[in-house]
Amino acid sequence: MRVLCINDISCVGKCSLTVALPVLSACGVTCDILPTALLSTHTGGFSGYTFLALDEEMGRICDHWERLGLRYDLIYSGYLGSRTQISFVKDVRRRFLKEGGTFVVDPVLGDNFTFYKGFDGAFAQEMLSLCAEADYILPNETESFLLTGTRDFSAALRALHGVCPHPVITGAKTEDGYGIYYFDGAEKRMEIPCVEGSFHGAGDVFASAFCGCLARGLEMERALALTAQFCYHAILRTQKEVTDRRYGLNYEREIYPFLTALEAEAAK
Ligand code: PXL
Repeated sequence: MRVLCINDISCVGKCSLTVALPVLSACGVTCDILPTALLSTHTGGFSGYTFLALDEEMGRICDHWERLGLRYDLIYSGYLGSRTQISFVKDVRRRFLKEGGTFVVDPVLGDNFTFYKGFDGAFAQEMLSLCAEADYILPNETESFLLTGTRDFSAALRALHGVCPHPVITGAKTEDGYGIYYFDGAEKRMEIPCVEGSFHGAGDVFASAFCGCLARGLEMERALALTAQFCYHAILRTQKEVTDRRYGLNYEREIYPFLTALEAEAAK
């Protein structure tokens, strides 16, 4: 099982590729990477970060891969730095995803109901067009709002299902607590234990673990359940151990119980 992760390298802050690589690798799958940008830190809460867009290099890397005849079972795309990169990713899917392979898009746009630095409405529209090519999309509650214009999760889910067969809205906070809204043949909601507040990098841990579960052959619902448990424990640990949320989730020591559950499910 060969996975390609298209995401940035934020050197500090435990998100994007520095999370995807260890998590997917621990899940037991080969994870190749296509870096979109190199940053000194992620853009959420740090000032003065460096940002090197890798557009030209991405083109050269993919041309080389084409000559090698590489193909992927699953492609997972995350943080993209520009509208040009979004259209490049569509091209990558066409060139490198195996027939019958799975395309997962985490439409990284924002948090706390605002855009991350550098993103706007036009970028969100372009991201929506990438979502239309995906098998699974994993917006958080802010991103589901930025993509659909509604804060009503059921309405947002229906709108997203109009573009993609399996939308998943993560960390959706309602009066009854937190839930995951997803479409799997029908509209569904999974309750998840609640930890108040926002945790940087949680979306990337979630997307990476979910892709790992899918790559190991789990059905969507089981993949979501295991992933949600893993993220919950990682968030709890982070809340206990870390004061500065900018440095991401302390997920590392929660990988073992997650993998134990994954191996048991994958053996069924
Ligand atoms: O965690 C999402 C993310 C990924 N990559 C970069 C980011 C962010 C969120 O702030 O800035 C560079």
